[in-house]
Amino acid sequence: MRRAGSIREFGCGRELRAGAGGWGAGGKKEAQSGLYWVFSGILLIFFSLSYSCKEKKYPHDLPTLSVILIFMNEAMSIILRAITSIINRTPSHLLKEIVLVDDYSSNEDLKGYLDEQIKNYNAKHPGLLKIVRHQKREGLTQARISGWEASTADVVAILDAHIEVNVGWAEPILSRIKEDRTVIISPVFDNVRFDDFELLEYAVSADGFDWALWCLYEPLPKEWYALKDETAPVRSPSIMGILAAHRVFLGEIGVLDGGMHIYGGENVELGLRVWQCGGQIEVLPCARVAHLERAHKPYLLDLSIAMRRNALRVAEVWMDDYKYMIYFAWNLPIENPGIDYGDVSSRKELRKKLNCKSFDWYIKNVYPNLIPLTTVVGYGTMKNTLNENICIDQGPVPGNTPIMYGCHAYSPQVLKTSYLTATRNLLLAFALDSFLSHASFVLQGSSVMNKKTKRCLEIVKDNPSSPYRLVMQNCTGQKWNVQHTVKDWGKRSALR
Ligand SMILES: [Mn+2]
Repeated sequence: MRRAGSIREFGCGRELRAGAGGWGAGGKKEAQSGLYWVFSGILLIFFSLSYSCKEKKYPHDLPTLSVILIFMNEAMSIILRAITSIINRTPSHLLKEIVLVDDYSSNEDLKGYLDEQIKNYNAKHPGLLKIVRHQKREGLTQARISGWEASTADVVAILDAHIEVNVGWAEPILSRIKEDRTVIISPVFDNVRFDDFELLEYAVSADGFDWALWCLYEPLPKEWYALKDETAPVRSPSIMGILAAHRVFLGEIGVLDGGMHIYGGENVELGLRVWQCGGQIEVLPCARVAHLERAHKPYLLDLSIAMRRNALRVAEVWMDDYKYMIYFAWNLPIENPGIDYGDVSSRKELRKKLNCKSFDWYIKNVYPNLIPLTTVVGYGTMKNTLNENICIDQGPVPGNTPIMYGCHAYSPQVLKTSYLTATRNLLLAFALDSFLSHASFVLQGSSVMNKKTKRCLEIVKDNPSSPYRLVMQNCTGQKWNVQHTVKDWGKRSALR
């Protein structure tokens, strides 16, 4: 299972904002009772903002902003809510335009009725709203690229259409990018529950990912705490999805990888590219955007299909020898994985042209919390040649005493994709660790022996009709096979 949580479309869960200083449960209540009406009858969510963010002063003269809202079959009211919050909560002299990108919606009201709404807004705010309509479904990444292409301000904020921006969200972004055009910014995401519109405020954290490229939240670096300034930018290994950037700089480093399908992994691709090619990523604690959780995702039921494919694109272009860890995390063979991840030649050229640093540099300098998996020699399911319908399984939790079980190849029989548990369950040999701590490495088609006791991992039946049990016993010559093996993993000098 991927990490559970509220913002499931990003494969992320996260902690609510901590209780200190009147946040947490108190903040939730405040948000609930503080709902208020604004013009055009749209109910915006009332946010609280920390005292130090409210007090922070920004220059009046900041770069201009284009806000890009992408959507596909979004509810009309949700889009209007996003537009209204942006108009109300962004200083008008800084907001140059809002670019809507419709990824070929089929909902009728998103056609003529939306055009009418845009006209109404533009009557009040001349030239503020633009719309780009795809003539076929092109996916989230391409929709973001289309919005970037249509935008004209100094800075672009590329958001979903199911959001509301908070008061004061834009000034910290514009001010930071004015200081340094190479900073890509991730606002802090709060969550709005889809069924009751309750605002759940999240703690500030850095955005990371595991080897399957599912995003996860990293604790704040101690250097950040040392600053004793809760408004200070947080250095972040990656982004979660929405972002703000200097428009021209984003173009210089290749915007987004248009070869990504649907969504998933495109955020990590940007994260690696930004860091490896001379930029930086920061989360800004005072730039808060509330994201409306959705009951269902419009594109695809099983996100992992696009995610897996996109992850291979990231691996092949950006990760050098570390790319094998992506194959491992998705339980795919390194040779001929059987997945068409498309043409990556132009992205490889881009990397060369920009003279980008290695992934080894990235992991050592930007993301040391991502632990390389250098000791794996094999992965996947593990079967005994006596009966290939049963696989070693991690067994009941808690305990994790391995058992033999009908092969299904889900995570208890292969590996954990979360980095937190991956090191225990990398290889089934690791799952066996508790009673097999001196196992010889599993070699294809050989016995698995405890080097110290010279006993072997084998399967036995108590009587002819009972199921096989997993035991350590005097070796009788039973043989095991692992689904995928790795030849030189861990021996590559770059991975040491
Ligand atoms: Mn979203």
